[in-house]
Amino acid sequence: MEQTFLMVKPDGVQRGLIGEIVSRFERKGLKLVAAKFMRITPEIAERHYAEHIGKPFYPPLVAFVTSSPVFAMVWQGDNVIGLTRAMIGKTNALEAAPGTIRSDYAVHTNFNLIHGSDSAESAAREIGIFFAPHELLSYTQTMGQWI
Ligand code: RTP
Ligand code: MG
Repeated sequence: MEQTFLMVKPDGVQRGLIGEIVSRFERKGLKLVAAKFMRITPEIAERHYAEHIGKPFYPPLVAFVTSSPVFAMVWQGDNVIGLTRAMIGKTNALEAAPGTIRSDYAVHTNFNLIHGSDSAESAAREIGIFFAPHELLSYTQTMGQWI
């Protein structure tokens, strides 16, 4: 069973889209195991986006994700990393498939509403940045037998 790190970025929080975005993952049947409404510090931003340090979009990216609170989450399910990346859509809203979150709500690459881990390694690393082990809750999801 996979886990992934998903985060509604400051634009999604400011636009009042937390509920809409979380609702999509709930309706898909995925299991929420952790959530936190928090402010990203520059130190957390640097760890989270370490792979992008040095790229031209890195300074504005850090300024953006630290500008306002985010809604950080861990979701669990079979193939949850690939499924949620597909539901989120491509980085650039112009290339995101219709019906994806970024296609439906985002306009710019820089303000694309949500982050999703892109691999099992990224998920483990990112979950460790944002959550302590005891914050990942273990419980029985009663609809799980149908999904
Ligand atoms: P994320 O990590 O936020 O889920 O997005 P992603 O995998 O689709 O995209 P990634 O390549 O990891 O880039 C991280 C974020 O940096 C901004 N970006 N801007 N101007 C650009 O060319 C550019 N490329 C990336 C986006 O906000 C992207 O989500
Ligand atoms: Mg990424």
